[in-house]
Amino acid sequence: PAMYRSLASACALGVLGAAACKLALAQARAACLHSSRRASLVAQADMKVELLPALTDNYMYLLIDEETREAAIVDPVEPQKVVDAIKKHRVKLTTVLTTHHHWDHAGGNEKLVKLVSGLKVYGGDDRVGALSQKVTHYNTFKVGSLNVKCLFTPCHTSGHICYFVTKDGSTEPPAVFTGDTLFVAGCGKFFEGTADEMYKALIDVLGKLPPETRVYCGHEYTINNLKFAQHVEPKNEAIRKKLAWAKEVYNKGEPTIPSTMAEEFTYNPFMRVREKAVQEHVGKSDPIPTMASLRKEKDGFRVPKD
Ligand SMILES: N[C@@H](CCC(=O)N[C@@H](CS)C(=O)NCC(=O)O)C(=O)O
Ligand SMILES: [Zn+2]
Ligand SMILES: [Zn+2]
Repeated sequence: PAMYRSLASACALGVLGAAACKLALAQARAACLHSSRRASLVAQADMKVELLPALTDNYMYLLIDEETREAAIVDPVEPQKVVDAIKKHRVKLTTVLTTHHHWDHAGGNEKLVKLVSGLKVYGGDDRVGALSQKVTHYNTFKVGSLNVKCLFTPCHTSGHICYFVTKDGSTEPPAVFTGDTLFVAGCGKFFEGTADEMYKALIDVLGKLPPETRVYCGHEYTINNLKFAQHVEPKNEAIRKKLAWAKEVYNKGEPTIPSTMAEEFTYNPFMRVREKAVQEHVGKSDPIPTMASLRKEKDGFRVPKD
């Protein structure tokens, strides 16, 4: 921030040429935003979710059961940040929830189990580091008083699991941790699966969760995803509004997460493959070929600068 301000004043004084100035400012601003992705908290009476930015655009999530102060961590790729967060909140970390085996999600597991003793490490794939509890569709367990239900959503990887979290008797919204299956306004690449599997994951599994469910995904990809969504459906008002909102929030260094399942159906093209407008964009008339075409198009999509 300090160096950004001094650059800005050099610009104002006309010390730098106009073009050099514009470029330097843009670079400083990007560096600034990158280093200032801050932790942020979604607090309910039943559970807290702390968003912990990691690497360039990943999120780890600290899930706290308010009744017992027991906690779980989702995809702890940067273990030291996790240790700092559990000290700050004075919680007992008992559980690691791994969405899939990719390095940017599971790459911190081995180190974390050395730093914190007695951890149970959940995941749906033998390639997950330090795995101790292998799970599959509809397996359930507890983190303190919170209920966790595993949702098997293969496609991005063949062992991908999403974790759905509820509290008995609560009137507050549940949470779902979606890794690289569902992003805000997008979905993961089909590295080990098919369009049919992603359709099942997004529409038949995640799409049937309560509409108010808060969606906590693995990456901050929201702006780029919405630019693609706008290319698919230029007349969609929900996309236009969410993109304007996301730019504002991102420029303040704040996360665009969580969304809700209900919202995703309004602006996420991969959740909207049954809509005529989306099918017409790719020239198909069925949801699954539409899913396949959309993913192919996004893989080669060059995001417009603005
Ligand atoms: N397009 C990604 C490139 C990185 C990438 O491939 N990410 C994986 C998850 S680690 C993915 O599934 N991305 C979905 C997408 O690009 O639509 C970005 O915006 O930075
Ligand atoms: Zn991945
Ligand atoms: Zn990833």
